[in-house]
Amino acid sequence: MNTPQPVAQRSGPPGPEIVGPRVSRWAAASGLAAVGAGVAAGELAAGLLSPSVSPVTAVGGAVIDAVPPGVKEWAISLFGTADKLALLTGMGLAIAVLAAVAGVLELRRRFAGAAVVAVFGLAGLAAVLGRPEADGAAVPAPLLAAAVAVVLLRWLIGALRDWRTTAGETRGATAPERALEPETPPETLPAALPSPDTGKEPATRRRFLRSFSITAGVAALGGVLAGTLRGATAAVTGYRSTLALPAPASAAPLVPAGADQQLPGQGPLVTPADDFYRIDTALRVPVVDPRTWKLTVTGMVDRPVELDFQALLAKPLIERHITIACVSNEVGGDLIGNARWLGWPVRELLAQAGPQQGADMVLSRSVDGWTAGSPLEALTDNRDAILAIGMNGAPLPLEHGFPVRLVVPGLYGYVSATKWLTELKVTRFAADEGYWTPRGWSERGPIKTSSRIDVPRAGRKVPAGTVTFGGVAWAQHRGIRAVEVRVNRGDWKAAELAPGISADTWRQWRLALPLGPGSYEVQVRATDATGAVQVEAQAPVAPDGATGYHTVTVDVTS
Ligand SMILES: Nc1nc2c(c(=O)[nH]1)N[C@H]1C(S)=C(S)[C@@H](COP(=O)(O)O)O[C@H]1N2
Ligand SMILES: [Mo]
Repeated sequence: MNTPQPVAQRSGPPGPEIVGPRVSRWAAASGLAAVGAGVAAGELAAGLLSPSVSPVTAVGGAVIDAVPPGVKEWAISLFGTADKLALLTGMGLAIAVLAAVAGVLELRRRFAGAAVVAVFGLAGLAAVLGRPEADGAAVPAPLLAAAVAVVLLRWLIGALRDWRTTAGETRGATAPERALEPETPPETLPAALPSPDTGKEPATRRRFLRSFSITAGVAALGGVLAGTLRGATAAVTGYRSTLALPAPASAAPLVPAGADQQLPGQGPLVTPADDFYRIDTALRVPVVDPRTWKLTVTGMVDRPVELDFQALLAKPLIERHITIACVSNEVGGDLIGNARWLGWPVRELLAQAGPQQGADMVLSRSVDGWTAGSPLEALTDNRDAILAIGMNGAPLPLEHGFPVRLVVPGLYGYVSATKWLTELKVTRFAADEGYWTPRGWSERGPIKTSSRIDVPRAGRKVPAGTVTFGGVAWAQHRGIRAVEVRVNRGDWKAAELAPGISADTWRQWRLALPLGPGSYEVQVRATDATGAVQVEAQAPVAPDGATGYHTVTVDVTS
């Protein structure tokens, strides 16, 4: 194929687009570089935004889920414990072939290769969304990967085309292929063929080669960065998956029968970690290695304390159901969840340190610098404020603060629930403030007595007859005494309260009402165990939590 061909005649622009082996090879290489840079960008974005769901691992997971059990067993018997590596290698080869084909297609026909890349990008997005751990943070990575690959592919192939065209203009239809050879035979050098276009070809050639080097460099650098990030994450997720949580010295009180009334359409009493709301300022989920993690107690204490993860595991742990809520939760909103937390009471640690006279606040700090200011009293009184390592029987998910977070009954998350915890500074409200306080949120954030209607869903049509309303009510650490419902602003009717787990958790309620056809406005309100009734006046979430009655419209049909 290196046989020199006579430069006999010119085809003249815009001659037939003959795709010779050389130019095809450069097109395939362009596809590899562009897709490589795209995949690297996507993996990097995933490493920062959602470490547990990267596009490549998601596609791998989808492949594993899709293959029949027989094939799976065969693969395991063939590759043994290297089956994951074999899968990744196979995927790498498949992506490489696809990338090369996309490059060649794009050269033959504008947008053809880009379309192939885009389709596979969407397939990657589908795989990501199909993962149980996926949330909104997992969406940008596959889209970014596809966008980067498409843009770079179009750019490179455009430059390759320019080079081919100028080479063709200069030296005839067969020249481009030879022109693409690094070592062009002397007799075909442009200098041997004086023409007005002589200067053109080296310029387009240089431009393509420069674009190609930049793309390949981006792919390589991005690949190395993504790989490093991924390695660090894998080390921590690996540790997490093999971590056996100790049994609690004090187990969670049994959930009373009927506490989860299981009304159709209502969420469960204990929120699965995958469905638990997530709120934080972390653009990149901190990946904290428990083997190097430590917690320090500093500030106004008699004895500064340092605690590592092994020491924490060895403490007498308690396990408790605690409902946590976000101050940004609107009336009727879902920024609230109830989990079974395992950990060591914060008061035990603070007792070791010995808070000094005059201290009234604990500023808890995350590894990423975020802080919460909690009243010292809430962390030292007899409530179960916990240095949590477990959530619903498993180690904390990375997104929920692995390896250690704070959970404090009765306080909104922004003043208490520090994830990726690393420091407790005993201080004074007059001397320090948590992250959100200078940003328009109150220095103190006790949770307000609240209630929500979950079923029937707002705006739903239901058949006439007995309509069962149901929902949750919460007033953490005070407890719920009563829930009432009213229709069209009529008299309040007492709802039936399901048994509660503790004063620190939400409580489910229900009320069956006979309703004929029509449209109804239904409202709910709770009374806490101190006798205080939920506030009716509407207030926005800032600065210290929303108030008002959750109000839904229900259409009853005949
Ligand atoms: N490190 C860190 N911890 C944090 C936050 C944060 O931004 N950074 N947000 C807090 C807020 S406002 C809430 S409501 C809870 C939410 O906890 P979750 O994401 O586990 O539901 O975490 C708290 N802990
Ligand atoms: Mo929050």
